[in-house]
Amino acid sequence: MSQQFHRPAIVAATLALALLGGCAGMGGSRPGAVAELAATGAISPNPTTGAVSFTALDHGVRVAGEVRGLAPGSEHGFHIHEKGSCASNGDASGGHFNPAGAVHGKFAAPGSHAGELPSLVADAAGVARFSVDVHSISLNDAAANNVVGRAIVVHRDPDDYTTQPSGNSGPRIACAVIARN
Ligand SMILES: [Cu+2]
Ligand SMILES: [Zn+2]
Repeated sequence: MSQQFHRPAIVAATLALALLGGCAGMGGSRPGAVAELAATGAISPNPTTGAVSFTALDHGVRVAGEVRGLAPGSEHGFHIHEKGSCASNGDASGGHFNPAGAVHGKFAAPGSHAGELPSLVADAAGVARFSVDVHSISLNDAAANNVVGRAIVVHRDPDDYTTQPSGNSGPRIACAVIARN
C-alpha cells in the first residue's frame, strides 16, 4: 500500500484522541445538574428529603435519585415545573414544564407535558428510588426544553394523569431548583 492509503487512518485516530481529550477536560463526564429536594411547609410534619441527578444523554436526560421520608407504599405525583422557585410551599414553581403547549398526561405519553416524570412509589421504608431516561428535556442552555434553573416537585398525592392541568396530585411536599453541577 502507498502512503496515500495510510494517511486518512492516522488523521481519524488523531481526531478520536482529540475528542477524548475534550471530554477529559470537562471532568471526564457528560454535562450534568443536580437538585437537592427540601420539604415544604405544605404539610406538617414533613420529613421529605431527596437528591436528584440529571445527566445529559445523546437525546434527552437521565434523571436518577431517591426521595426519602415518604409514607411506606405511598404514590406521589412527580414533575418538573416551569419556574425556578420553591417559594410559597412550592407553588411559586408554577405549572408543569410545557414548552410545546401539550396537555397533562402520563410520563412519555405522546402529547403530554415535557415535565412529566414517572410517579414516585415509596418502599416499605418510605424511600422511592428511580432512574429514568427522559427524552422530552435537555440540559442545553440553547434548547427550548432546557430544565436547568427550573424546579422539580414531589406532590402529596398520586397523579391521576387525567385532570388538567396537573393531575390532581395535591400540595407540593418537596421542591428543589435544578442547578448545574
Ligand atoms: Cu408537579
Ligand atoms: Zn403535566
